[in-house]
Amino acid sequence: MKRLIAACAALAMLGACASTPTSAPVASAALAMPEITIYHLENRRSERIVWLMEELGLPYKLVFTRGDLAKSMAAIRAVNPGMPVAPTVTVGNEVLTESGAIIETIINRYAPGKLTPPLASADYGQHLIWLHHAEGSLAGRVIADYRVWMIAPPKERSRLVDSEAEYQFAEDYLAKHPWFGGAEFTAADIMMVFPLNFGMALNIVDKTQFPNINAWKAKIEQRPAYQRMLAKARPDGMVGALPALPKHAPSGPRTPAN
Ligand SMILES: N[C@@H](CCC(=O)N[C@@H](CS)C(=O)NCC(=O)O)C(=O)O
Repeated sequence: MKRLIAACAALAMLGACASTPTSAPVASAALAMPEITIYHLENRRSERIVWLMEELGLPYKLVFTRGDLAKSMAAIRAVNPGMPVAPTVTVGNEVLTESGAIIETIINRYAPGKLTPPLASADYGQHLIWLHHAEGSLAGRVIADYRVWMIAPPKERSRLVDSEAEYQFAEDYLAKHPWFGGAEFTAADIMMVFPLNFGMALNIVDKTQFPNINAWKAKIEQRPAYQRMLAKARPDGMVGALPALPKHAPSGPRTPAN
């Protein structure tokens, strides 16, 4: 029996013992929140954190210089010289980067369980996939296509998973689910907006091909918290928008790379 208990304790440390909780990514009660400051660049990924705080109804300080990306970036550089990117967020004395990590930190500490499906639901895993997919896969591929095709307009599609394949993956998911969070709007939806807007606005994909994504975007734009984010974080509309691609790769079936 003693041996069983010891084995169970060892397994529990790895999250594998059935008699103990297998995973506890959220605190059961909200922690006291120190001052949160969002260092922002207009029309960039830091909008995600402003929008998150508006959805959660939590207070925050927003730092940027209206219409001046260089000055806004100087403020970011001052607090985060090693990795000056937006969002940079200070939580008390901590300096945080990576929008997904910032969102998970804020929710798990200060709004446990909010904008997150129940842990035991089938939506939970899907929600986490999209929350990470947004930067881990989608943004990287969309931006890679943009950079390459700005230099050399494409004659054919990449044999690797490219931006169009990424959009189709998201389109197919939204055919069966109202939100990237599954049945309900979650933080995964907050993460997905930036890269999906980027690809459509800059002609990296043909936006008319993705009706489900367009319908989801229209629902997002109706959300009061999204509108409050726009009023506070993008008061002058698009600032420093990048030029759209003159041409994206022709659509059609891709030859598998291997
Ligand atoms: N994966 C990071 C990306 C951060 C990032 O690259 N942000 C852009 C703005 S959207 C930036 O600050 N770029 C500045 C630069 O590359 O010099 C995140 O999700 O926070």
